[in-house]
Amino acid sequence: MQGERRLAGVAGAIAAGVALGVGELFAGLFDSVPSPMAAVGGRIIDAAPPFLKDFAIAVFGTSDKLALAIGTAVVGVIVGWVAGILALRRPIVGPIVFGLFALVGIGAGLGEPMAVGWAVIGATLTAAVLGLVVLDVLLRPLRAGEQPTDALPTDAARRRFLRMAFAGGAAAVVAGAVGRTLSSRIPPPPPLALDTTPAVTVPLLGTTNEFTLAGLTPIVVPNEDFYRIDTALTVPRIDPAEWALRVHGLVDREVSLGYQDLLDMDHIEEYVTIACVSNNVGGDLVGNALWTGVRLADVLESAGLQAGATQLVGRSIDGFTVGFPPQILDDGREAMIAIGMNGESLPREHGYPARLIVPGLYGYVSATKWLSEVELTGWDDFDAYWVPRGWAKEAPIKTQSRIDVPRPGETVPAGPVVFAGVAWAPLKGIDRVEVRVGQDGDWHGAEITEPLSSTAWVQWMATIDLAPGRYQVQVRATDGTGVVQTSETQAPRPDGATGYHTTSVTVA
Ligand SMILES: Nc1nc2c(c(=O)[nH]1)N[C@H]1C(S)=C(S)[C@@H](COP(=O)(O)O)O[C@H]1N2
Ligand SMILES: [Mo]
Repeated sequence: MQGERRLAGVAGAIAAGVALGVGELFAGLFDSVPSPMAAVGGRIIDAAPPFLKDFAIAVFGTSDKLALAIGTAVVGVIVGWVAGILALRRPIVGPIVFGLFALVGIGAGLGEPMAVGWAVIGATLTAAVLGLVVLDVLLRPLRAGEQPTDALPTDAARRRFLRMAFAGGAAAVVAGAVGRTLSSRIPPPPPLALDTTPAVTVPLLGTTNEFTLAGLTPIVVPNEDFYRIDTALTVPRIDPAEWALRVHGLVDREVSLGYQDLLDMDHIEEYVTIACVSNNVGGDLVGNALWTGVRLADVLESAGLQAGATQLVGRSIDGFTVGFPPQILDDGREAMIAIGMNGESLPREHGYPARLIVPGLYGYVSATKWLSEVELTGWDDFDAYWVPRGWAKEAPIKTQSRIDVPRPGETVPAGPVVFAGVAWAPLKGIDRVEVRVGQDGDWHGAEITEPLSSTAWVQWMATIDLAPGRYQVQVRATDGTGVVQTSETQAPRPDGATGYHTTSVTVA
């Protein structure tokens, strides 16, 4: 009896694995079918209370999404395990549990950005039915053992079970692995084909506006190294021919722009440092790139803002939203609907075909990737994605500086020691960077690069003679208005971390 229950549990787990694996396989094969694991994981992310989210990030770090997808699969397999045991005696349990799997999968899948209804339903039902068939096939020899005359499965039946269970398990793993591999292939977007020259000239990179030093973050971060923040578990793959940006709400005329329209309009090009509000002091969720796009102000002008339009909501195809007052554009900052990043089409990971870039604002209130709508509304009429999750509604980027060289805790030889890093205060610019070695040491002025623009970060470098010992190292920046970055430490939530980046170096 014990043996059968255990084997029935295995049967249920394998059947659930087959359903999950086939689901991933369909997701890999068809863009119109989202990964059920990612979709269910995504719904969990969306519904998670902030504390749980913080906990997950603290425990799993940046791999929290992978952990979530794996967790979803593990829960599915455990439910399958229990279902297998129950279904041994009560066959009706199988259809009920796999029917629930299908409902959950369809419900979550339909909410995903690229999902096509019939494809999601067809794929999910197929996966669930296959799981159910596997369950039934595996349980059959075990159910024979339930006969009173035959208290234990015969050796032959057991061997047959194990053979089939192994085949089922292998099929589940292969289907899942092939599916995941196919979905993780992100085809590069077509090259950026602009026939007009952007209206703004940007400085050429040279020795005065760029330091090159091993370990120092480059002044322009290559696309493949640029930090990424996505609430979506999978990168949307958008066909530009089917994509359009709708500008609506409190406007005089609704505007709809296709990708070709954005290519054909006048462009600006600008170095903008974007930063994530959740970046810790010294963290790397910040980067500088050359962005190419259409002036947001031009688009808003053609739509005509109405009097009550005190919030611009940027909606993504994946459901993510940002919100900021469009009136901030009156200070002359060049916000844009970006289509290019460092001279290439926006990488899919960074929002292809188009995203918002607003100098001076943290990404979560401004930088909508996979932009699908710009809606004008009232300030109090809508709260964007992160606002109800405990983050500030207004979020200008705070002045910050970071030590890249030497790496925290690195050991360097005595004598002249080179310190270097980056500092940013988008819109205000950086006037001065100072570094201090030792708890009560003096602040040494660092050399800084000639700024690429008032919205871009600078690199800083300082050489200080040091005798052997272990030292604390700190950096601070002064913005273009003469204000020194605050030494007061504050956590990222709700509107950005403050304090001096502090590391240590051992001089030997
Ligand atoms: N659609 C979408 N856009 C988004 C986000 C997101 O999760 N989804 N994250 C935002 C946040 S929090 C930041 S900091 C920036 C990061 O842009 P990047 O991933 O290109 O570096 O994008 C913003 N735009
Ligand atoms: Mo962010």
